[in-house]
Amino acid sequence: MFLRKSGWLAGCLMMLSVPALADGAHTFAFGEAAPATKATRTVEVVLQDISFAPTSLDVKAGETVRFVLVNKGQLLHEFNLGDASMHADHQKEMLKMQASGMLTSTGMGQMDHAAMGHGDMGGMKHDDPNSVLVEPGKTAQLTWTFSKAGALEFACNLPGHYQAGMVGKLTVAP
Ligand SMILES: [Cu+2]
Repeated sequence: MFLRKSGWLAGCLMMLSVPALADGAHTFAFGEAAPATKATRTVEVVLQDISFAPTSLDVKAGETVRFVLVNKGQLLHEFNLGDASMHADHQKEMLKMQASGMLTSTGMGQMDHAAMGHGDMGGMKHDDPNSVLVEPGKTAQLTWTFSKAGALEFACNLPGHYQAGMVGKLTVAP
């Protein structure tokens, strides 16, 4: 009885952990999110007010990297993989999320469930597979398989942070 129940629970938890991979809403030319267990390398990045350490990252095409993101600042920060135009687009979304109270400068704001049910909040959710938000003092992870060589950026798109220098070069070697 106990064994059957815990097996069922484990199955549910596994299903909960992969929906971002299963939904085809986002696809990326430079790779895809992967489960942490597939990572061949772990890279720690410290998020501060307002910068990254290290300031640049080097990976190889075909590599699956688990990024461990440690926020040592007092502010909410993001770790987002993309190119400059993707970051510019995401900054507009973040601005909207902040304006709506979904995000504050230190954390994720209270969602208004009543408003969510009425459509105008529809689709406004920070669930991009190439991005993770890290609250002050917290650690988060993002695992990514880099499919091809290229020049990318890792960035924080919270309003003003990218412009203040919270962006680094991410070089994907062939
Ligand atoms: Cu930031």
